[in-house]
Amino acid sequence: MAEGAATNPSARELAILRELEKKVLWLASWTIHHANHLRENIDGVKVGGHQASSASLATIMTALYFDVLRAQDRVAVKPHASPIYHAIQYLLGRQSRQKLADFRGYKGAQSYPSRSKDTDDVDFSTGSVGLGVAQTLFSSLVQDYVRAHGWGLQRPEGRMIALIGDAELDEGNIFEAILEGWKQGLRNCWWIIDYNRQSLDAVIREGLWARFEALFQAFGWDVIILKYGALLQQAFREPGGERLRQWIDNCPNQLYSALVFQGGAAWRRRLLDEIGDQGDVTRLIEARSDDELARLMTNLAGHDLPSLIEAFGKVDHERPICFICYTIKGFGLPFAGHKDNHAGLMTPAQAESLRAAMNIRPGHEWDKFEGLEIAPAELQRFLDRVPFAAGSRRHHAARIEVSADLPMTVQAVMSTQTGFGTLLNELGRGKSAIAERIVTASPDVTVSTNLGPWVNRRGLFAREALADTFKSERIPSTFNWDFSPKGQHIELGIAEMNLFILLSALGLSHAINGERLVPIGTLYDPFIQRGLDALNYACYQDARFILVATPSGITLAPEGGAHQSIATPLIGLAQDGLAAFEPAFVDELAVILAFAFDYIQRDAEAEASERNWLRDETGGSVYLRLSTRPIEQIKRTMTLELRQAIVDGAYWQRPPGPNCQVVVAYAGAVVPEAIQAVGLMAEDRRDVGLLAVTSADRLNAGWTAAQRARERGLVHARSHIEKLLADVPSHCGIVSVIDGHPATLAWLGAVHGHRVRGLGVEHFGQTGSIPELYRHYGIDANAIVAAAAALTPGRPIRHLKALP
Ligand SMILES: Cc1ncc(C[n+]2csc(CCOP(=O)(O)OP(=O)(O)O)c2C)c(N)n1
Ligand SMILES: [Mg+2]
Repeated sequence: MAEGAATNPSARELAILRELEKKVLWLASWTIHHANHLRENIDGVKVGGHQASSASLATIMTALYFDVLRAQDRVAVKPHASPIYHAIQYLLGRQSRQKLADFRGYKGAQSYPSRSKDTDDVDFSTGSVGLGVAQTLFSSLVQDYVRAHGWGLQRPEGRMIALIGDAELDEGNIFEAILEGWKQGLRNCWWIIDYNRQSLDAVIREGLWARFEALFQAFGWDVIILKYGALLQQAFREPGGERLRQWIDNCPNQLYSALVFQGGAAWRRRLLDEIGDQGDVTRLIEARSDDELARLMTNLAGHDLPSLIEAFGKVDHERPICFICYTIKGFGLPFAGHKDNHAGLMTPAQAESLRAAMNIRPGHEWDKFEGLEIAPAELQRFLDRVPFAAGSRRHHAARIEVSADLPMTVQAVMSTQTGFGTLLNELGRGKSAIAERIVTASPDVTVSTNLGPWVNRRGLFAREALADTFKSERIPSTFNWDFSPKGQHIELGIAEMNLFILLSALGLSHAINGERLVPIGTLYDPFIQRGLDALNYACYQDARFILVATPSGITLAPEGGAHQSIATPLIGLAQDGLAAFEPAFVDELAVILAFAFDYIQRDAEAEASERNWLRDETGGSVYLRLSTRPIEQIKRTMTLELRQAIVDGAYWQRPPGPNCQVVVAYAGAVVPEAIQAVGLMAEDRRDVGLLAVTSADRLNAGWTAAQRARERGLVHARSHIEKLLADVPSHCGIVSVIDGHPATLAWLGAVHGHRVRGLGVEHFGQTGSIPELYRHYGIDANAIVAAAAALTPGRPIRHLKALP
């Protein structure tokens, strides 16, 4: 089991924890109230803040952060409990008062906990519900991967913990993750469900807990249901108590919530109406005042510190655990239990009465110990010793040296996908430091994305070795499917969401485990869209990985529309944190991959560099859009200059002459058509230029940044694409072509005001051969020539055939 398990707190410590629980609820509530009512409201937009959702987790998070957790544990907090998280960090001295006061404001604490934007040690970002949950599961697997390879063993093993809203479990990616976790032998993972029986809109279905229980148990998880607090348990032991328990167990969620909202008198009326004629239970009810009755009936385990601490502290194994904790949404606040409370905010009058109840003097709202009964010095002493906050929790790992030259033999005709397989095969054969840290992953498309040769050399990862029976039975097979703890490929089921969340976890290993990994994930390009939110999530929390999407576009001709991607180049262009490349030739791919190995390890704070106006020092993740189309390779020497241009995003394959009338700008697998079109036009248009675009994304980003720099006074700022197009005469037209959406390159005309015609694919593909489909969608040589003829004045281009 994870080291450093909790011991039960003493009575005094429990008293302190109770004070802290109160303080956390107050600070979170005040933070939200302040953001909504007291900060100058600039634009009339309601700030919000999830007061009720936060209150629901106040007790559980107090128990965890101030008692149960250890520094090595990592937590994904339900997005709408952000104020509670920040309040806890404030008490631990890791969040500033200013940022709390500016919650949801410019440079203030973030609305949803953010690894990259918050400064108070958020382990995992959350926001899009479900993703942070799965992130904890994959982070457990990554921890196992790192340790199985003999790294980071000097550090204690941590538990990966998710605090989950009950409605959050509607998200399908959670179930995909549970299945994958079962396959991979998940350990050290706790999921704590905030079972408040409310979602955003309303009260959830009856009996959901029983589905959760069966489901988690089916996948090998322990399920611990924490339903009643100590007060209720005590009442159940009184005469009539059993009858009360039955009533609660049978009470519909909606009615329970309504009674919570209505309070003690309503509880009394309803209980006496329904079970009050049975002697003992009447006495049990009547022995309590309205307030006491309300306290009793809302004493669910999720708001009972001792029950929570005991349950969490008792765990003495590493099996995954799902805790179902009964809670009340808005507990301790005026709108507790109301079905409309998701966006509920306290009125100024309600905030005043909460202030009075908490003994907070006006002007002392942010004071850490204001209104508490225990002396500040004792509370501070306790906080100083909180195990979770002991030591630094964000690790660093040294950068691994990368050679700029990745060895490989380029064949005369080759696709970029084959090139990728060959490059990895060569890396797998060698003993470089980078190869040791590469971990590949693929959602059941390892072989078809050309990772097979690498996997043959490096093996599949599993904590328990598992031999390939085909091999032991001597049945010939191209692929060696041996699993071992030293393997370097993680084979996933088909769910693409899981691939991206695994990449997110692998790509944070340097910070979480202090051990650098170089993750490479492969999948089919169109299925990026299947996992797009998870990809965005991984980028948002600055995980570092290389995504190799192969094959792509209608170039994958016989596969038809269901497997051909159109929009992915635009995703590459627009996705923050992801540098997208679409090389045409394998030597370009080799340069880009070597760059990527280095780029994903960079983490300096940096302004845009004046060379290419990209923020290259900050690094990021990389997306390679590759193709299965065999392309005749060019024999050339890779000069330093060419290498740099490939990385910056474009180079002249044929520079335009001084009288140039047309430039063809291409990206990726359509290069033969672009070259052919230039040849066909040569006699009728002068000095035609051929621009090879390796990264529309980086070209575009550099151009935007340079413009911004000029607008701010740096008059000499010039981006790579501005320099490349500087000498192209203004009357010249640009025909751009890509096997993807034409908007990817169509902006090139705006750089220096050239007219542009963007060719590409806009409509779902179909089956056929490459020539048939290129002709149909208008990205063949003839379509390029036709576009050039229409764009530029001059005599008819004689090789142009009539278009269908
Ligand atoms: C993917 C996604 N869809 C929708 C939302 C909007 N949203 C935020 S919270 C929420 C309901 C949450 O209910 P639950 O998980 O039970 O948490 P509670 O508010 O009860 O604490 C929804 C729909 C979101 N954040 N992410
Ligand atoms: Mg809920």
